[in-house]
Amino acid sequence: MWIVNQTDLVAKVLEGDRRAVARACTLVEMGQKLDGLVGSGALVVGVTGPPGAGKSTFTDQLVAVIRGAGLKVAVVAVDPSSMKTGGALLGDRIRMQRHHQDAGVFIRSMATRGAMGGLAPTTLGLVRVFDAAGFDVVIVETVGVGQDEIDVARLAHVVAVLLVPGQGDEIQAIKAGIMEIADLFVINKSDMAGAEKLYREIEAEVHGEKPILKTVATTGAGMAEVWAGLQALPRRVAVAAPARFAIDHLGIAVGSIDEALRFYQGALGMGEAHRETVAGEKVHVAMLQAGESRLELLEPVDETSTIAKFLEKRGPGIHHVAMRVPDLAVAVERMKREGARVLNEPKIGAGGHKYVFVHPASTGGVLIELIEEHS
Ligand SMILES: Nc1nc2c(ncn2[C@@H]2O[C@H](COP(=O)(O)OP(=O)(O)OP(=O)(O)O)[C@@H](O)[C@H]2O)c(=O)[nH]1
Ligand SMILES: [Mg+2]
Repeated sequence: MWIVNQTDLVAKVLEGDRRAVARACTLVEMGQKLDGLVGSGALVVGVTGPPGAGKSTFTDQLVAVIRGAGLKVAVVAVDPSSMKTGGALLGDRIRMQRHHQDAGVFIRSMATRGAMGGLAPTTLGLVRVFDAAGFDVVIVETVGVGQDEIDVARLAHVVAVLLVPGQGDEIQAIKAGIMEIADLFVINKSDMAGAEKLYREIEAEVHGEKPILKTVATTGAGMAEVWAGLQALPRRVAVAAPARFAIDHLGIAVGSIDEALRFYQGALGMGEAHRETVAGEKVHVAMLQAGESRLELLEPVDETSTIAKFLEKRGPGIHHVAMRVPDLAVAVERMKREGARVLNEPKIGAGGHKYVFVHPASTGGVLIELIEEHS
């Protein structure tokens, strides 16, 4: 591996240097975090749909339309390696080869590494590189199976879902969740029989609330309308920041809440504490607002409380750190995939919030509580 100075590399990426962009992509794919990338406001377009729907052909045509408008465009083509041979990647490269001489186009094919990776972190890293390098549009192509299509909705501003006529199970797929992630439906291969039928089926689901466009990606028919449609859509907000991981609260085990409050409220002058007893956990709780997060003082109800055991073993102090995530089920699935010790299935806590705990052995020594945002 070459030695690179990250600061220099990032500076070159920000200038739009192609070699630097390629190196940055490689580093991101190896799991490295790059500091100092500043976004330039790229429109991130997700393209997803079932295998063979024509996504790569469609993306290639979309690139041509976007280039025709004088904009620079990057493509991240994601292939789940568990389902594909290397030939598919090669196929994508050949399919999009006509753009390879074009300095305004950058294409990166990436195999997801199954259990080790998952789509989101690396793809988001690549998107950030292209955004920083000044590409006006970044297209992320993923096969619409399982988690990846949901992840793409998290990192794209707008998502086009491609469906093809005559496959019979499209509407099933829509009902299984594609519906929410699609901002725009594309009936590709509309040169084939059944396009009208599929149109009516989708329309019956979306009731005019989402655009449905027809394309023939092999000829480029309908592609200009797709580009116009994508630009007209409102951008999703929670984009490019899949999770902020804000600290919701710090849990502090204390022998006596009253005594601790003499410091936090008396000596320090913090505001009112919200007090309650959580019978299930055998713990008295006092919550103190601390800016946008809180301090949670925990006092055991009796010696069988887990807090009592903690005090006995470790003494008073930080018991856990609680962070917010947008979607707990997604977070749990991902942590398990990565081998983290998640201690419980998501459950509803006292304040009505959904949470899990993660074992300190996986987190650098502190018990981590994850709480679903807005739950
Ligand atoms: N008749 C017709 N064929 C098309 C159309 N669009 C794509 N195809 C063909 O469909 C096949 C699959 O196209 P791809 O672009 O590789 O599809 P994909 O969705 O990227 O496939 P995967 O990445 O393997 O999931 C190719 O043989 C294309 O030429 C279309 O609009 N009409
Ligand atoms: Mg493809």
